[in-house]
Amino acid sequence: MNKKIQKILIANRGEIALRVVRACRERGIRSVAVYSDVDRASLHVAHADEAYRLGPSPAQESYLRGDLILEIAQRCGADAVHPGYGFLSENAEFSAACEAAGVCFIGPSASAMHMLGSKTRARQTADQASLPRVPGSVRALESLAEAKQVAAQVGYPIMLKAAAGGGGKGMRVVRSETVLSEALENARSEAERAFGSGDVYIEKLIENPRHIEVQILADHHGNCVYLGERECSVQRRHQKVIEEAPSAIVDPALRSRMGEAAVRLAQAAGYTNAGTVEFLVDVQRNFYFLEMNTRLQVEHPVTELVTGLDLVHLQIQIAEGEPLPFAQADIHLRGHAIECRIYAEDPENQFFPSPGKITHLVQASGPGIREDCGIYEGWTVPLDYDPILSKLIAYAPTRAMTIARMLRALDEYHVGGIATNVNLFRRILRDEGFRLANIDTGYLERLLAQDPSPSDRKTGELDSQAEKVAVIAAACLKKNKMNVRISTEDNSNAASAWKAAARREALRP
Ligand code: MV4
Repeated sequence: MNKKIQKILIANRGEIALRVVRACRERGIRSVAVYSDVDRASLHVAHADEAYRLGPSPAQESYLRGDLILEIAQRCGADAVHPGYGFLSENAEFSAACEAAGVCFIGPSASAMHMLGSKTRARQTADQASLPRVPGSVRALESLAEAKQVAAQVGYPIMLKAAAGGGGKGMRVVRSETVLSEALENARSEAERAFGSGDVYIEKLIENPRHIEVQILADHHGNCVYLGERECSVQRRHQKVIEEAPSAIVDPALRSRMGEAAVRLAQAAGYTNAGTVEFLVDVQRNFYFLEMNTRLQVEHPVTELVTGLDLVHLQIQIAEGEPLPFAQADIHLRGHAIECRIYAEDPENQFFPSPGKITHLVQASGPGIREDCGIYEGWTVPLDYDPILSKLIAYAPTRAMTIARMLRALDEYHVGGIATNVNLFRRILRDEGFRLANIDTGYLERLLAQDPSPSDRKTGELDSQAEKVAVIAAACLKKNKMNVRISTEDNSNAASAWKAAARREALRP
């Protein structure tokens, strides 16, 4: 087990693949990218030491081809596979196949994944580890009669959930017994269609919860620590939009109770690697185990910034059989971090995906700003995968200063050629409710249902547009001096006014 990894195949794409390539480079490990046809010119491919084609663009024929990925790993002599998030990252079969082939899977064992994989099994594991969980059943319902009995016992309103579920699919709120039968049938058929299993179970409905998750790390020597929490309540249709660390409502006492619960769960499952234990937190600040994510998550950077740790380095060290280089008492949180997920989608047009060519990119930097990015100017965003372009992360001593810093970074940031949700972040970060940390899982829907405040719509946008023009102009000027050709393509899009202004500025004698 105790063996230095020499070469890692990264079974992913975009910003997370590049994130892992960078950690490999820092550790003197060779990195291997894989790509689908549409990703041949992707940033992660350019940065890796080697790159191999998987197949056509659909994920089923490329990034989900575990057999092919493992074959490439063996052929190119990679001794480990990092799955990133999504795709094969929580696939127990793939983890087992890697193990069987003698390739180290940088993640938990298949058996730990299995203990936490289905929601009902995870609830059983949570009971073994005496975690507080949402009241309800821990096994799939066998009949309507059983459903009625469990629902009456926990009390309405209840939620029907798919045992194999995720992302809110197969979920139904049921407010009274009269509609239970119909809801059960609907939830079953939706679950069957989405997951190939119609197993559903019951949970009591937690009204207006917050979604708060705890990052853990567990090694192969029985050491397990928690790295504080992330507040992930700002989401839309089960897609997270903003995450932050720490949560404004978690005090040290609650943090240690949630952290210790998360560690107990990991230990009960024989878990190794980085992992995340999700909780719902109700308005009285009771917390309930929801599920465990057995992978590195999109929002891991906010934890890295407030702990000063590098989770990808630590994943690799754990996979190499090293013991964790610190104990719980060595972990201290400092400052506040916020992440904005920049998506290629149009908030002005029902959040429709907005693939296409990135004709202009001005990135944010400066004090306290990190960007984990998977795009570059001239690249074309494909329609085939998750539309995440980049993660903008701000860090400062306090939450208020982090918000101010993020607003400043958003003003610097500009993506031209496609629609993005950048302006939505401006609106959220200026919202009184967000600034007071008055957020729950319904927060963003409520904000979007309101008309944008006059300051968001008029002066605010004009201000930030004016500022942006200045920034872009400065960037263009710099390029001119460096003798880099400025694109003169005429792309009629929302940013064209900015670009035109910027070009005029840049071409001034
Ligand atoms: C809940 C809940 C309220 N009560 N369970 C949604 C996705 C799935 N992972 C869990 N989800 C929820 N489960 C009970 N018993 C409310 C949600 C929920 C939610 C949870 C986390 C983040 C965003 C959410 C948005 C709406 C509903």
